[in-house]
Amino acid sequence: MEIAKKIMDGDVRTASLLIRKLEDRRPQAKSTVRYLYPSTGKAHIIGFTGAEGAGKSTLINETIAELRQRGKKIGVIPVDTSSVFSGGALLGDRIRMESHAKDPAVFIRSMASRGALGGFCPAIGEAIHVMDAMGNDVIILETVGTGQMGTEVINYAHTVIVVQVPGLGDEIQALKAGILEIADIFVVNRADQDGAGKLYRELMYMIGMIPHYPGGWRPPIVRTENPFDKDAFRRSIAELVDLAEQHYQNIIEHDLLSERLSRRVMIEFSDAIESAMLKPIVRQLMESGKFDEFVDILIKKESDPMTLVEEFLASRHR
Ligand SMILES: Nc1nc2c(ncn2[C@@H]2O[C@H](COP(=O)(O)OP(=O)(O)O)[C@@H](O)[C@H]2O)c(=O)[nH]1
Ligand SMILES: [Mg+2]
Repeated sequence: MEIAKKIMDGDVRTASLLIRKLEDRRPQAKSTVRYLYPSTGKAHIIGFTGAEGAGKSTLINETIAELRQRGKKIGVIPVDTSSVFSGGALLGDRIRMESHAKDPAVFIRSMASRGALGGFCPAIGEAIHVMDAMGNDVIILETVGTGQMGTEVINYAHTVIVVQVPGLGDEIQALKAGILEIADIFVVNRADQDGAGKLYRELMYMIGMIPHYPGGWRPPIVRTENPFDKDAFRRSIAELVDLAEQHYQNIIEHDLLSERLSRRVMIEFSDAIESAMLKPIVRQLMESGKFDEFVDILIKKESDPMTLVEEFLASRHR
């Protein structure tokens, strides 16, 4: 498989093209991923999650610089939860990560969190495989940590970094999204601002409430400095990267990697089942003209989607 080979040699152009085809759900692109699959599983996947404007892209930009210093090859996927088609959008993220745009060892590709038909975009998982097979040492995911999408994307990460900032309401933002359970490392960003100390103490308290952590890993909190104070910012990011590497070692040593991966594999497997089962049904609906008929019924509120589907499935088996 020519395309797969090029990707395993680290060809960025071929990889970009394949990812675009995966977004379009081209069957051929999906079968290329089959060839890549055996070469995956080597990269350390780090997820950054937190509220919009919490400073994730700024932190990631500096994290990339730190990882480059350590000789790593990096893939970055900023996940856009706001639109269906990213079309390589996320202008702000682009600008903030621009310093790495020309570095051949950094591959940045933004993606929309929702697929064309709604629901979690399966191409994200596949794009991670592509970046992994390319030989990237680290793959960074950026996602807005609210709603189901944010948490679903994070199932792909080995190390989850939850970014918190002071001043976004009194209660800790993590609680709202139920994100505390998935955090491996906390970042209190904008440590220069009012309320950062309070936020830090609240997090410490909450982390302390949980008596046992898998592998004995108690999520540490990194206070990241103001990015405009370059040296201090760099030092706090070096600390963050050290911790991320330690966390990865910890889950490997305690054999927790497979547990993490099982969530991801489950998603991929159910996605495969879904698309395999769905395809013939959708085709039948389209070809018989029933699809339009059903849409009409739904608009007139003469039935509801679940009932229609169940009736249709029952009629198929008759
Ligand atoms: N004062 C201050 N501003 C920051 C800090 N980190 C990021 N910013 C600014 O906050 C804005 C949003 O940052 P961004 O990294 O895009 O956040 P994201 O939405 O979480 O990716 C940008 O204008 C940054 O320059 C910080 O630690 N202190
Ligand atoms: Mg961002």
